[in-house]
Amino acid sequence: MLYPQKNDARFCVELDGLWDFCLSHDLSGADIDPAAPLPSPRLMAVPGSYNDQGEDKELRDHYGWAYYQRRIEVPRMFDACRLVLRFGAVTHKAKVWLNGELIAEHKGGFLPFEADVTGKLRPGTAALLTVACDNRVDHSTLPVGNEPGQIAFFGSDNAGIPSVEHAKASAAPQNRPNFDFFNYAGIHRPVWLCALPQNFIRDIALVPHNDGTVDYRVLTEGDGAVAVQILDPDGRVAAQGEGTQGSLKVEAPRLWEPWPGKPWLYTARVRFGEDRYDQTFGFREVRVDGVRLLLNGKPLYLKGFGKHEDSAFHGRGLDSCLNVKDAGLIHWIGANAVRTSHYPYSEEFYDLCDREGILVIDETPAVGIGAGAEQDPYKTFPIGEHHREVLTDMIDRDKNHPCVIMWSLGNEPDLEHFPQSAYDYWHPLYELAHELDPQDRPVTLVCCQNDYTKDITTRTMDVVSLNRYYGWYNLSGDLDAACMAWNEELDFWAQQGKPVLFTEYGADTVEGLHDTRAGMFSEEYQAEYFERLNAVIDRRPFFIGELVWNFADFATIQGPMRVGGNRKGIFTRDRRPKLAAHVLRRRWTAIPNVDYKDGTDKQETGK
Ligand code: E8X
Repeated sequence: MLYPQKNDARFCVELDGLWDFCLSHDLSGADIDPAAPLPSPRLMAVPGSYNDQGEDKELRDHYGWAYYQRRIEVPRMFDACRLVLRFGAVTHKAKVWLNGELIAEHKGGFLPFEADVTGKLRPGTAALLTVACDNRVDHSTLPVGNEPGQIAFFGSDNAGIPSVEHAKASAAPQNRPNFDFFNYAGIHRPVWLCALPQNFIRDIALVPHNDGTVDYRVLTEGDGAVAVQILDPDGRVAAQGEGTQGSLKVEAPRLWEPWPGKPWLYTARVRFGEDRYDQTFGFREVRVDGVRLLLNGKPLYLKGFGKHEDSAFHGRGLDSCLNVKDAGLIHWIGANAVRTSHYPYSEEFYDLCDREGILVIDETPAVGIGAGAEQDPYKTFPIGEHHREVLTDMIDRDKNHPCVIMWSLGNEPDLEHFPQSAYDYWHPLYELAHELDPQDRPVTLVCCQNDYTKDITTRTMDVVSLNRYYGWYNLSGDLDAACMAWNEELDFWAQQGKPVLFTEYGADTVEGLHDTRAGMFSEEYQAEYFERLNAVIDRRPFFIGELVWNFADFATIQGPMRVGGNRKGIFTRDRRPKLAAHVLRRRWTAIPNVDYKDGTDKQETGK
């Protein structure tokens, strides 16, 4: 699905700003008539989560449908155009009405959807646009919520105490996220009204090769002929051709390299009849070679973070100021990579990473697939079809971004209690990702701390991605034991012949808490934690990266393990560095993007 674009053939209007808003108090939403003005509306900013844009608990903790509404008008000049309403993301489910007519429904809170409103939206007239969003999570959604009677992630539950059981039974229905981030909801990304020619370009897929060849495929609707020009970073025509698919050749292409290298961007300018679309791309190749992850033919070392789309007041809503700030901090600390934990981020984020030279592991919203040893989620959670849909839509949306170097199928599913069932669920998704991606990037699945000898799935991925918390959730506070246990596990991974990386490791840290003996939660402990564990991975030639958890403190559900949210940030939520930020900066500014390791064991070769 192409991102909205303004050029000599297309136009689009952002419908962001203040919308009317109200909460529904009926789990079916039947108490709100989408054809009429909302009853006693309040104002709500779009894009943005609604949860933190007020002071009432009801807004923060709402469960079910919420309604947004505004009037829109279309100028007469759009008379002959195809008109489309496009939503960057509405979390988690959406229904859209135009003058009371249902024009779109969508499940999944992190990917775009659109509705063709040609003929429904008459130029020169005003229309009433109503959007409902449902924030409920359960065993059929991604991310996964626990069902009534179960507890939330890190939730406290004193099962068996009669009065607790009675109180739980009488509690109002509520979300029980089986994931460790606040269940923000709302119209999270921009809403656009797009005007296109009737004969239009529907999709563009590009497969650049570092020899300058660019394979392309253009999908169109209606009549016309396709012409393609490749423009170099200076806007000069470097190649051109015709036809809905083919190969073009650029002489001596400038390669896309991560910062501080040059992330050179080229443009495929596609014309079809009256339509035109400019799709940026980069010449870069990423592939696995034995225990190495090669970028442009050289062994890459990943330094960076798991992040969240999370900020004060915006919640999970697009915050471009923060994204630009974070890109600067990523450069400041000497990092080169982020994982979009635990869901696809905004299209604007990937565009920023393309232009800033920040590598991205792109992750589906498949988090929370597990319910402990009692229940096989792969037999009881009805999420398989939706998972295939979101994987398909994510790859379709992000396939041309040079910053995306790997797909993550999900985060921390249960892989050890029902190992064969897990493999039977995840392996087809692994194969689907490879089929769907024209650039055939490596595919991974992020593994939770588990009994890695029982887990038969993680080792089958192209790259082994490990979340490990030795010294925090287990062997808490004992970094000697933590390093011993971590070393023993690495002996196992040394036998698997795959590149391995940390996709999470970290320690909750309350900024300003200091301790001469580096006790847990102190800034000193977080710093020492990374120093000690990094010394262990430096001795492993197959270990190709360290993505720290987390870039910044972030909001979570309430619980006895969360002090105003998850505090594993290297930066506070308002982006002030903790002591560990300076420790990592000293380390990462001294580690190059490539050739830090070449896959051979220096100790063995005596280098
Ligand atoms: C944590 C992280 C959480 O924020 C992230 O979304 C997924 C968790 C650690 C592993 N990984 O809790 O800070 C949790 C292990 C449970 C024992």
